[in-house]
Amino acid sequence: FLASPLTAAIVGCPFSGGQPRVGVDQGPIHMVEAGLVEQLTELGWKVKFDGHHQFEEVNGITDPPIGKLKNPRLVSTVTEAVAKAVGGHANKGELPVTLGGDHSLAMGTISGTLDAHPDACVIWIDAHADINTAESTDSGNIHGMPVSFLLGLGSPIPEFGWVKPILKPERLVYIGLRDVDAGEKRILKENKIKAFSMHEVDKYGIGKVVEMALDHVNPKRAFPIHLSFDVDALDPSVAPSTGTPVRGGLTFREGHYICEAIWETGLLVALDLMEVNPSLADAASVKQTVAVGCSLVRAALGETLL
Ligand code: NNH
Ligand code: MN
Ligand code: MN
Ligand code: MN
Repeated sequence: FLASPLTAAIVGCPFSGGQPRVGVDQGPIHMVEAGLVEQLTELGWKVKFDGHHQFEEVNGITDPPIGKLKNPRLVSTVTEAVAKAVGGHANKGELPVTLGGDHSLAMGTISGTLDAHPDACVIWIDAHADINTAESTDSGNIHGMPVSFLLGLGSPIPEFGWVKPILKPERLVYIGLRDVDAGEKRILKENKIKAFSMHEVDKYGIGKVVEMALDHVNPKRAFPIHLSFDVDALDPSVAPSTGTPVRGGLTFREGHYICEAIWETGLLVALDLMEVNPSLADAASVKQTVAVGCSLVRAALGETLL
């Protein structure tokens, strides 16, 4: 699915409007400053990076809540721009690497991927399911909802009219869950969505879990893969600088194993690395989290296997 020479397009998204904590918008800036572009070049990739997105589209927007949804127009406008950017790169056979920023951005990245690769499947690595609807959400934070928009669940919101419900429940699988809201559990069940929580990671080991996840979502290993990685899937001891850390997460190796195994399929067409927040925790923790973020991206782009 990728053109040669292998080209990665870094889509830097300094955006925090899908959740309340400032600082997550600095995540992509820190990852690029830590040398991600050079690191991927070193791996043999041609790397395109023309600066972080500025999202001028949102200037002057007034954005009162819609129902419980916070910053709805802001999130919709930004994610639509991200969809166009990611879709543009993917349609050229480049591999978009989107750096967040909060996970509401995945509404855009996955829309962009599916525009270029309509039969792509999504592997969502997260402590959370991010599948609340406008009705089920307690927080009103849209970073907890992108998946429901992509699936077309919940009542339609005119302000998000650009989001096409193009993801099918059987093309989605989760790994790493451990903090899922009651309403989300119901939604996962009703839509028969496959999820491997930390319980299954403990029970079967990460190797078997990734194999089972791929068997479910990509049985013939024929569909392109979009990997959406929320850094809070990792244990807080590994990735402390994130907005909603949840204990009992993936180890450093488990996180990297997932990325390596997806790369090994030869089917990866898009990657998100989300929720790195350099304003949370002490300087050493920030450095560690940013380094882990870069290292996950390198692993997904074949560091150990190229
Ligand atoms: N489920 C909660 C919500 O909807 C938390 C979501 N927080 C995340 N998701 N960090 O990855 O608000
Ligand atoms: Mn670009
Ligand atoms: Mn998330
Ligand atoms: Mn999360």
